[in-house]
Amino acid sequence: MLNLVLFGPPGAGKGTQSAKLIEKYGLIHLSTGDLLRAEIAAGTTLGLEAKKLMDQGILVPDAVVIGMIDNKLNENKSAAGFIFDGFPRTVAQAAALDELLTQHGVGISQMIALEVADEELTQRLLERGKTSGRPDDQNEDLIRKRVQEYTEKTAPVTDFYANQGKFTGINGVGEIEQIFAQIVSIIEEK
Ligand code: B4P
Repeated sequence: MLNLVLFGPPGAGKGTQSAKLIEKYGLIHLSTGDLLRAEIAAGTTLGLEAKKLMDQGILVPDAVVIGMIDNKLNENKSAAGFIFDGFPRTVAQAAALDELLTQHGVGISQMIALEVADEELTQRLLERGKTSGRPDDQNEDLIRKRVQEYTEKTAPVTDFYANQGKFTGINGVGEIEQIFAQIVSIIEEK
């Protein structure tokens, strides 16, 4: 079973590369950002609470996203594997994911981190904001807040996987196809 964590700051290309990996390997895509936006669109209590935080560029509480992932793992017990996109975003989420996967008798195969400088992230997200309709992509201060949240709360997750010998960092700047080819070669190597 192939279980990948695709990691990186907001706008690093996680969603973009996930779509290509799903096509190639037939994995189930678990994007906590997408799951939260679906809750918002459905007008659930969870979605309304999450929206208040997401609109400020702040992370949603760990228990909320861990609960969503738990549900999805239970719904997809016969999957060939999963791509975790935008999750885990804190060390507590990483530890919870390990526990959940252990309950299913599996574990994370590899964590691949896309490395992109802050300036490039801001440009990409502002560009996406012109068409995405995402409120968190349309304001430079908000993007800065998201990157700050990443630096403070999410970046330490790399040590969690490095300590397990599962961390690989790659340059996330360049042609989308070239970055994809690098990810595929890491997967095939492992
Ligand atoms: P997410 O939806 O995960 O948003 P994101 O970090 O912006 O990543 P995304 O995958 O969408 O962008 P991508 O890099 O592919 O999270 C949104 C919010 O939800 C968070 O701020 C938080 O509040 C909340 N949340 C989500 N998960 C959470 C969790 N686990 N815990 C707590 N809170 C959580 O792409 C960006 C752009 O770059 C695209 O337009 C793309 O076309 C472009 N791009 C990609 N690759 C490129 C390349 N190589 N060159 C040029 N452009 C490229």
